[in-house]
Amino acid sequence: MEKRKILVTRPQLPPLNEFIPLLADIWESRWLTNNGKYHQEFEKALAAYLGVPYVCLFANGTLALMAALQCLHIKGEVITTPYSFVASTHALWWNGIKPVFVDIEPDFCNLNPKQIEAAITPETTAILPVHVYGNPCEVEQIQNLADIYGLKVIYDAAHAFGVRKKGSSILNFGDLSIVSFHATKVFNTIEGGAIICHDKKTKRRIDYLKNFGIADETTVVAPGINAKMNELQAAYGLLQLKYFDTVIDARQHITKKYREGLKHISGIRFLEEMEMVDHNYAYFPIFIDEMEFGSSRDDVFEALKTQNIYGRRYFYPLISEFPTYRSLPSAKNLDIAHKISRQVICLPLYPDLPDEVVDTILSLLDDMFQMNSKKISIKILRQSQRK
Ligand code: T4K
Repeated sequence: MEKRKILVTRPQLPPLNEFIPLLADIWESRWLTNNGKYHQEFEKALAAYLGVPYVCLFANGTLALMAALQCLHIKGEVITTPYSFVASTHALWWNGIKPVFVDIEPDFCNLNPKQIEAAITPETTAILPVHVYGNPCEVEQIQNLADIYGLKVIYDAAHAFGVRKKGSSILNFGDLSIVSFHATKVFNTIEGGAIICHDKKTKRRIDYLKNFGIADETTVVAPGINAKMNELQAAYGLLQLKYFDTVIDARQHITKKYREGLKHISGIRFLEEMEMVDHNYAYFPIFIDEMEFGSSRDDVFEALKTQNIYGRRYFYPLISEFPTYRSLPSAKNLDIAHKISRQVICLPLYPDLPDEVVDTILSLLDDMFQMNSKKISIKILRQSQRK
């Protein structure tokens, strides 16, 4: 039998026997979408679980992001990060907004708040930061700048489901936050997403926007879109929520194992815990310094493949390097993001990833490190003998 490929992630599914009665109920009711009972129940359950005021469910995170920009009438220029999944910037483009890229900070790979001010012009209307890998941005500094310049803040929190800072959901920051429930995320509804908002009126407007702008049978209040989550996904999501805490525990266990195994390898950096943050352990990126480690990121990527292990270079290339965006003036001088995107590999991380696979990955990296160290020592010895 062919050995199963180890991919960067493997979706977590709820127990099938618990899902079947919910499917039977949906079959019986013939209510499949458009704000059905599971949709309503799931929104309430999510708000309670996350500790946020209002949740508006969506068909996916990208449509949620596009609708969030519509909801706040964002136009002109928006400051954002080049170090993210393309959807962050595509949502701006689809709204006719000009993305303005600002470099990231090296510690957690989030938008550098110190460089935002220099990028503000009279056309700037908002900031769109991303909590990359689920690690919170400098939310206070970003809000402070937004307040001074009268800008809106929309967080792309696609990776940050369940993350808390000082005990409060990270989704409570900014004017709006969006999350993704895609199959590859810590919490999935197969496809899916949500906007988190602070008040009832905003929720009502978002709910119109995701349903063609329909307010009632004869009233259309905005050029909305169809971005609704269906009943099957909402029921599935309700079950997923029951198991989410155990998912986080399992992810934390793997993260600790990786950190422990990598800490003695020079040339490989990984992200540490942040102070006063409850993490969701969404990704485990490592950053390879070729000079120090002796092999490049791509050497490691290929070496893993020989063991049937498939990491992912999230996020390489940068969004600002893709054809749609590379001619923008702000696509230049993004030195930190450029460097990090060439060093990164996300290692496999999902709740049922066997410990033995983590051990295989760690010993492969350790072997490469030992071999490179020997080569470097021989090179130094030869150089000194030649002198
Ligand atoms: N903002 C940010 C910051 C995001 O990261 C994303 C999505 C969004 C916005 C937009 O949210 P959504 O509209 O997607 O809700 C994946 C996901 O498709 C994407 O949702 C995610 N970010 C991005 C970071 O990763 P790809 O192109 O890497 O997907 P793919 O198909 O190569 O899958 C990744 C790995 O997962 C593969 O090794 C295969 C494995 N996999 C995938 C699926 C779909 C499975 O084992 N089972 C599966 O069902 O983008």
